[in-house]
Amino acid sequence: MKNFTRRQFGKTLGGAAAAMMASTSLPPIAFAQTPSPQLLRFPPKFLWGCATAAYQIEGAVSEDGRKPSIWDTFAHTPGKTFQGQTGDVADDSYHLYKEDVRLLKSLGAGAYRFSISWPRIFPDGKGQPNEKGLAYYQRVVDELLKNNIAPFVTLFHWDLPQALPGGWQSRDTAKAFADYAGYVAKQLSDRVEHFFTMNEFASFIDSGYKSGEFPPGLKLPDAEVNQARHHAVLAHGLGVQAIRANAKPGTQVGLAENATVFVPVIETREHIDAARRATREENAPFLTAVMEGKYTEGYLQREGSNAPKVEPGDMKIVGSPLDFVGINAYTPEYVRAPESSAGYVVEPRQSSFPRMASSWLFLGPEVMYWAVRNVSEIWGPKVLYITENGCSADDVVTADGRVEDTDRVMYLRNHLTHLHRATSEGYPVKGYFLWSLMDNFEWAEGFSKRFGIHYVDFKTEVRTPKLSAGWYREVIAKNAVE
Ligand code: PNW
Repeated sequence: MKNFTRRQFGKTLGGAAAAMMASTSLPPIAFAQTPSPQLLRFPPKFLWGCATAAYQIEGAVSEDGRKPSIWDTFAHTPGKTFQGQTGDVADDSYHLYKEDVRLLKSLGAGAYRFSISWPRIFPDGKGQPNEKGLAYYQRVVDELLKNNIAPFVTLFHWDLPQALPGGWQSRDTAKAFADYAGYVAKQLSDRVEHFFTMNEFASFIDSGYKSGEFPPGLKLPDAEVNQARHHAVLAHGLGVQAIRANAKPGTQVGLAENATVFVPVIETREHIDAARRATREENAPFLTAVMEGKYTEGYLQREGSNAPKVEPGDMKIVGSPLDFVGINAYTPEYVRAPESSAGYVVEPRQSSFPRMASSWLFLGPEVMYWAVRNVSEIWGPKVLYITENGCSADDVVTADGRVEDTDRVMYLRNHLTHLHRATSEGYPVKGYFLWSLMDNFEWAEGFSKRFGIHYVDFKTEVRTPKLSAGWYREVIAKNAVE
C-alpha cells in the first residue's frame, strides 16, 4: 500500500469529493449509508379518530327542549369551576357541527367518538323523549356518514339529568339509564354501529361523590361511595342489555373506561405479573367487575362492611358480555413485584416526573402498550380501542395566527410508537381516538386547559388547526408513525 502523508490524504479525498459534487449532490458513500425510512406501520384498516363529549362542546344548553344536567348546575355554582366558567356556549357545536365534521374530514379521520346529552333526549331523565333533541344527533350522524366517518356514540359522558332524584346514589338511576340507552339505540342503530354505555366510572363517581371535585360535589363516606359505584356498573350492564334488546342485530356494544394502567418497572416476568395483579385489584369496583361479573375477594375484604349491597342477579347483569373494550389512557402507574400480601407495590412518583399542562397528566407513553397488553392478557376481549389519549399544552398563538404545539406532537408521537408495539405483537387493538378534536370545556378547569389539535378562539368560535393536526393528518394518511 502506498504511503500517503496526512496532507496528501486530505487532498486526494477533497479532490474526489469535489469531483463527485459536480455530478450529483451527494457522494455515493453517503447514499449507501442513508437507510430507507422504516415507518412503524399500523395494521390495514386500523381506525383513526378523534373524541369529544356533549357538555364539553355543544353549548345551546336550553335550546330545543334541553333541561339542565348536574354539570349545568355545578358550573353555575360559584367556586366550582375555573373562574366560574360554564358549558353554556363552549364550542357551540350544536350549531357548528358541520364545520367540526369538516375538520375531521380534512384530517382523513375514519371515525368520530362523540357523546349524546341525556337531558336533550329525556329532559327530565325519564318519561317523554324529546324529539327535537334526538333530531340534532340525527343531523350529526347524517353529516358524518355523508363524509364516510363512522359515528361511535357514547351514551353517558357525565351530564346526568338534574331532574333524577339522588343521582347515582339512587338505584333507580340505573334503570332510567337503561331506558334512555335502549331508546337511543332503537332510534340510531340503523346508522350507528358502535355504542359505548359509560365514559370513565371513576371520573363521575369518585370525583362526584368522594372527592367532590365534580358534580354533585359530595364527599360521602366509603359505604355510600361504593353503593354509587355499584349503581353505575349496574347501569352499564342494564344499558348493554337494553341496547341489545332494541338495536339492529350486529350492533357493537362496549364502554370507555379509564382503568388505571400499570407499567412494570422492568420488563421481567415477576414485574409483569405484578402489573397484571395490580390491574385486576386496583380496578376492582369498575373494569374488573364489568369483565368478570363479580367483585374480587380483595376488594370485598378491603371494604369489609362498607362493601356495596348487591341484589341477587346484579352481578350477572354487570358482567353482560361486551363486543369490545375501550380504554381511555393518559397516565400510567409504575409497579413492581411483591413484598406485599397484595403481590404488587405501586411506586410513588418523583417530584421531577415530567408532565403536561394538567397537573395530573404525567408522561408515560408506555401506558398505551400496557393498557392493551394487561387488559388483553387478563380478560382476552375480542376487540379493544384506545377511546381517548391526548394532552393539554400551553398553546401559544403566533403573530400570524399559528399554533406550533411541538410538545403535543412529541407526546402523541411517543404514545403512538408504544401503541404500534401493541399492534405489532398481535394484540387486537383496532383503533385510536385522539382527545380531542378541538379545545373545549375541560370540566372543573373550564377553558384554562386546551386538549385540542384544533385551536378554538372562544370569543369567535373560530377553529384553527394546530401543528399537531397537520402531524396527525400525516399519520392517518400513511397509517404509520415515524
Ligand atoms: C377524560 N385523571 O377525563 C375525560 O373523558 C374527558 O372528558 C376529559 O376532557 C379528558 O379526559 C381530559 O381530562 C379524565 O385525573 C379526567 O387521571 C381526569 C383524569 C383522567 C381522565
